Order: sequence, then C-alpha cells, then structure tokens
Amino acid sequence: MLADARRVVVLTGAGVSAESKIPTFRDAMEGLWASFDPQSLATPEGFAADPETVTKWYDFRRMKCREAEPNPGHLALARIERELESRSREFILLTQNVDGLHRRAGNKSVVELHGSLEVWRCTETGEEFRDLPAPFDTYPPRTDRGTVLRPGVVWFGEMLPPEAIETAGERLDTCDLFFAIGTSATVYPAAGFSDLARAAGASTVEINPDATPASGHVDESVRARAGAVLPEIVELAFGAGDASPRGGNG
Ligand code: BV8
Repeated sequence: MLADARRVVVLTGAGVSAESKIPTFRDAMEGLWASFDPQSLATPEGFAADPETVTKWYDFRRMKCREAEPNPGHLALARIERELESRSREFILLTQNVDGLHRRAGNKSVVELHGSLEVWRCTETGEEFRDLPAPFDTYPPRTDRGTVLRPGVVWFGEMLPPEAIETAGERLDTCDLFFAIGTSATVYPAAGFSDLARAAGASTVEINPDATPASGHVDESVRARAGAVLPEIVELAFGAGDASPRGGNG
C-alpha cells in the first residue's frame, strides 16, 4: 500500500516517543508527579489554579525531551517523507506529540496539533518564545517585562490551532493512505481522524502494541511497537536505505 500510495497522512501519538524514553501522557505522572492527575495539569483551570506547579511539570518534560533522541520509528517516518517526496507524492505528519522529535529526526512536513514544549507564550500579549534556556530559574517563568509565560501547548478544553485543523482536514479529505501510530485514539479531534480518512476512501492502518477504540474501524491493525515495525515497512516499500537522522537540532 505504501509503495503505491500517492497522498499519505500519518497521525502519531505519545507511543511513537515511548521508545525514546519519553513517558507517554499517562506515564508522565511518574515519581514526584504521581500525586497529580494529568487532566488537572493539562488544562487552563489547572494552570490558573497553580501556575508554579503546572509550569514546573512542563519544564520537567521539556528537559526530558531535550535529553531524548529520535528512535528508529521516528527515523523511519522521516525516510518515508523523503522517499515519497522523491517520487513527487504527498506526505504530511500530524502529531499529537509536543516533544519535537519528528523534526529532529528529519521530517519537514509536520503539523504539531497540540503545540510544542519548546514554545512558551506570554499570557498578556500572546507573544511566542522558543529555545528559552532550560531549566527556567523561576516558576512560573516570566518575560523580561515580568509577565507570566505559559506552555505553548493545547490544553484539554482549548481549541487546536485553526491552521492545524484546516491543514489536517484538507489532507484527510484527499488522502489514499492513513496511518495512526502510537496513539490511544482517545483524544479528540485527532481520535476521529481515522474515520475521516476512511470516509475519504483511504486505506487505514493502525500501529500499536495494544488495541484502541480505532482498531475495529481500520483496514489493518498492526499489533507492534512503532520502532520495531516501521523500519520493516519502509524496507518492504522502498528497499534497504539509510535511516540516518537528517534533521536540524529542534
Ligand atoms: C477540543 C498537549 C474543542 C498537552 C494534549 C469534556 C470537556 C472538555 C473537552 C472535552 C470533553 N469531552 C471531550 C472533550 C474534548 C477533549 C477530549 O478529547 N477529551 C478526551 C479525554 C475525552 N479534547 C480537547 O479538549 C481538545 N480540544 O476539543 O477543543 C472543545 C473546546 C472546549 C470544550 C470542548 C471541546 C484538546 C485536546 C488536546 C489536549 N492536549 N496534549 C500536553 O501534552 O500536556 S492531549 C495528550 O493526551 C497527548 O497529546 C495525546 O494526544 C493524549 C493522550 O496521551 P497519551 O495517552 O500519552 O498518548 P496516546 O494517547 O498517544 O497513547 C499512547 C499510545 O501509544 C497507547 O495506545 C499505547 O498503547 C501506545 N504505545 C506505547 N508504546 C508504543 C505505542 N505505540 C507504538 N509503539 C510503541 N512503542
């Protein structure tokens, strides 16, 4: 299917980064965070109630992501983009992950549906800042004007960036092959993307060691780890080739 596809859409979730030792959303509550519920930390209400704890949690995750490296699953997705591009075919990667690893692995056509840990936004002006020194020295972090910075991620109950939704909708409506990789298919609107792709007539494939609510709706449900099976899929489709990282330091 991949060798013949002309318009590919890939959706990824935290499971793709699990093999880079980045805890998935639920595991992120390890250790000192165990006493907090992610739904309370990843919401505007949680931030308003306790900006110090919420920004500490995000800065802790930002540090973990900077220490992490792309894994074979990330590198295989970067090769898929290169191989399709060299054949003048369409590829887009819609990620729910906020860890920046897809760009570091070399993917260029990436839509960060839920924002990024590297982006911090002024709560007064909305101005965005990237590549701020990590870790912050005070919580919540502030601009040099003293205004509070929030993580540039999409919290539960917040709208996704309109341009991300628009791009995702356009690509899902015209794709002929859709992958959902490493996502629990529980968070909307991304959880509904496999149904949109199917309605557009695309072949749909899920890659996840566990079953998810989407497993019964896709054409192929591959019970495997992304880092193990994606390199095999790429070799089958495009032959042996190099999967060395080409990305900038994101
Ligand atoms: C929205 C960024 C319109 C932040 C995230 C009631 C009130 C309010 C809202 C709602 C409501 N009911 C429903 C909603 C909508 C809500 C929603 O869907 N809630 C769910 C819980 C029911 N959605 C929203 O609020 C979205 N906005 O809808 O706006 C609106 C506005 C107001 C009111 C209503 C609607 C915004 C959603 C974005 C939230 N932000 N992330 C941060 O990261 O801190 S979501 C976050 O959790 C992740 O991005 C991810 O998407 C999600 C789940 O995280 P994980 O479980 O860790 O990861 P994942 O799901 O990907 O699961 C891991 C999978 O990998 C597992 O299946 C595992 O088996 C697999 N795996 C493990 N190892 C591997 C592997 N797979 C492959 N290989 C491996 N090695």
